[in-house]
Amino acid sequence: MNYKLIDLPVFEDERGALVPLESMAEVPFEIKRVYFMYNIPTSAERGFHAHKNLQQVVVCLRGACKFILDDGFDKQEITLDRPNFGLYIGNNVWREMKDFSENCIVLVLASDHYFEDDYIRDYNTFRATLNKS
Ligand code: T46
Repeated sequence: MNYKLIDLPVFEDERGALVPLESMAEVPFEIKRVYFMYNIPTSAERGFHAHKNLQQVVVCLRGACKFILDDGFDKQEITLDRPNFGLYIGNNVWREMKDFSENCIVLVLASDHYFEDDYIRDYNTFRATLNKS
């Protein structure tokens, strides 16, 4: 499946912790967009789509949440529960997010600008796309 877990470097001393994220280093693409989610109800479920081309790295900056990744054949459940842990998600991976803790903050670094045309928001269409490739 087109994903990987990235242990991010932490520079920690008596002043606290710092985690750098650089294009083509910890993040394996040029970062063109950054967005974050907060005020997420613990019962929320987000995602339910795949991307045709977009690559992303997700970091849970505070709290915890779960990502369910699905390449149309296998599913993986990944818990993001520390701010020095990155989840790279490539294209053609269906993602769902759930089990958000209280006050969870999720940061996402993306390889491209926002294009609604890059989203596949219907699971059957996603499966059909895979059969063609
Ligand atoms: C993803 C997961 C992890 C924008 O206008 N610009 C943006 O850059 C983004 C990401 C969203 N939006 C608008 C589109 C919707 O009206 O924000 C609204 C909420 O977006 P969405 O329902 O797609 O949010 P999620 O949490 O389901 O999915 C998001 C990303 O869209 C998606 O690429 O992989 O987070």
